[in-house]
Amino acid sequence: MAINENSKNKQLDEFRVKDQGEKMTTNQGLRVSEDEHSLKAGERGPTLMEDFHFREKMTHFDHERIPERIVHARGYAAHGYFEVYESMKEYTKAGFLQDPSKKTPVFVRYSTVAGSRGSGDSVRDVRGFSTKFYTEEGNYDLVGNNIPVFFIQDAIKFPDLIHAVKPEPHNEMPQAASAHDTFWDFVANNQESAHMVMWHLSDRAIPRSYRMMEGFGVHTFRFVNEQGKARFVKFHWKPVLGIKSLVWDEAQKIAGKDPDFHRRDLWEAIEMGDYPEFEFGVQMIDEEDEFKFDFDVLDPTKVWPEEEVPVKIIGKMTLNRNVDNVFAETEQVAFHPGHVVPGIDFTNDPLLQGRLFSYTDTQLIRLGGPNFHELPINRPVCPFFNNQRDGYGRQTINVGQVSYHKNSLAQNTPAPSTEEEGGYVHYQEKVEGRKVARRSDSFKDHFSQATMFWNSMTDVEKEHIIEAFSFELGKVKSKDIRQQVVNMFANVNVELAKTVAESLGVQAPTDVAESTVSKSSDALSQEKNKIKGVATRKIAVLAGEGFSGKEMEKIFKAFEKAGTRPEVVSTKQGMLKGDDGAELEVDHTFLTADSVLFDGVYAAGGLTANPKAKKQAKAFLTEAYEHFKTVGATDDGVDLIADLPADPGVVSEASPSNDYADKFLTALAEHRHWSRQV
Ligand code: HDD
Repeated sequence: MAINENSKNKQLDEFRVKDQGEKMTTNQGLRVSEDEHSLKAGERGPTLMEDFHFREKMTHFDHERIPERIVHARGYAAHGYFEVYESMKEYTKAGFLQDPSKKTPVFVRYSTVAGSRGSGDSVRDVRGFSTKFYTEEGNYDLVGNNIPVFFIQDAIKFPDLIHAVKPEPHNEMPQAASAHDTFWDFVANNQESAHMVMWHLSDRAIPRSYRMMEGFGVHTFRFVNEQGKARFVKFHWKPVLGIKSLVWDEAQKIAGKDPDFHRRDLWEAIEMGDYPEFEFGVQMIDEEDEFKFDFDVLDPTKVWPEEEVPVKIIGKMTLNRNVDNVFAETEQVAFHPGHVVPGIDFTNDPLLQGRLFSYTDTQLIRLGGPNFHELPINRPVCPFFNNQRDGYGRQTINVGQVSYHKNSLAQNTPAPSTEEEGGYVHYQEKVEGRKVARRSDSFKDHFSQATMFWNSMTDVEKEHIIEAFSFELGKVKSKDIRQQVVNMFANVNVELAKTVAESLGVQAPTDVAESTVSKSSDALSQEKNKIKGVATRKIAVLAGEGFSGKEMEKIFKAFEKAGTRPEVVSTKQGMLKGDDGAELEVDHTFLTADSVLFDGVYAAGGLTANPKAKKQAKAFLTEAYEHFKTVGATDDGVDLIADLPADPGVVSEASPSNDYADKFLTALAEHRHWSRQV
């Protein structure tokens, strides 16, 4: 059957209900005559049980909540499509990776891990990056994160990891944060977490936008081609806008100013037609080369350095449609790393193996029974038939007498398919061994890649990691745990451990030898791979009455032409009048907007005459400067940034030159100006 980019949308349309303009009814379809007063025995009397409308309305309301996800509870999603650039036939028989003219619908959910459903978006955390491909051969789910490695090597430790990072059970604090005793106690006692902790304390854990972070399948999977030849494979998503992060002070403030920062960013980008795009890449290792590396390819705490195993870019995903209803789609979507298609298979990575159990199990409690695949968002767009029946909420009406296999009454249908007909046949990996509850020795090097990560960072990135350690451990009350963690990270880098020890007031580690790992990988550093660009970035344009109309028109137009999203901030809502009578609509006031919500700030004139406005605008610009952002000013706006030290990110011109906007945009394209970091 042929599937195109609209197939899922078309399928969802059968379930969409538009009730605007309609008469209200009960769930039984009976028209309702009264929805404000319950039925009573006398105007001041008790409510009567027979008021079925009241009972139905109240009962439904009482049952509206379902358990939030045990992890990744806070998330946001969008629809889109995926296209492959070239046929991957040589490597995999997966149908959606064969034909560049084909578009496969996708649904992508981004998330934080630790926080509850109502927590803030900008917290320090790993971000989930789950993609459901609705393919002709069934749903394929790539349930990944924005960090390519994981905290643990064996799924049996997952409940321990999550118990440690979630709010502490005796007082349920802190929310959506790893900066507390139990998390760091876990780290110190489970040293396999070292590599992931380095990523978690890097800028990766405070992304600027879901649209500006990488995604990784993390595990090693298998590609299998038509000839049955298999290769190990790791999956990557690379954001077309580049990888961009917030700074920590800003991230914490955003959590208060706009806890919905990332979901708003995604929603607005799609509404405005700035469709997020991610290129899809694969790293492949031939099975014969399994043991040629200085890491075990099955170990999920290891990356495959891109310099050793290049990422082949094979396709692109575009997100172009917001959901209609967050509960129905984003909340009820059920991902599972075990949802695969022919041509994609598993490996013996012990973390992956455990995940294959956990995801269906969690949906059973979360979505209330075994029929969650029938929820509109979870339905494959290809037909599906089997002998499973009944259960809570079953919607399909399976017609006929037969619900078992094998049978003769229905000519032995639904019948399994041969491999040639598209039947999924598990890769016939040869396995032998004794039953042992142990881990392979090849999984025991916990520090080499953590050191490689550290070696690969720029000085600015290293500084951010040191600050993150100092913040996180600074929130840990137990001195003993602080000390244990510092000692542990001396195995990664002694200088790092010493610097953190000093800031924490604990002993610098003494008897640890400097790591002998000198390897680095530029691909791990987001600064070294910076993509400069201004498209979709938000600029706050600060203006007041009497701004220069002529300049404003020119500069505003240039900002828009470059693809940025300028928004006007002033002292009051409504229209501002320029010196030439030009009108400008205000989007936000200093009360409703904040410097931390923008990528750059430009002060046009009109705000210096009023002392309160001047103070507010100055604070707005100064904070942007302190967060390393581009700030600029023209006309009397230059007074507002006169105290800021000059650098390439301060674009100040009292009488703006013709190319003022270009200069501002060039500075904005840098994202942040790290020369300010002391
Ligand atoms: Fe998981 C959800 C990603 C290890 C058990 N996981 C979940 C989600 C993402 C990941 C993105 C949210 C899905 C959504 O948006 O609905 N998980 C990962 C990655 C892992 C990982 C990249 C390591 C490489 N997870 C992992 C392990 C286990 C789980 C080892 C348990 C054995 N994960 C779950 C879960 C969740 C989940 C409890 C909660 C909600 C859900 O599944 O649907 O089953």
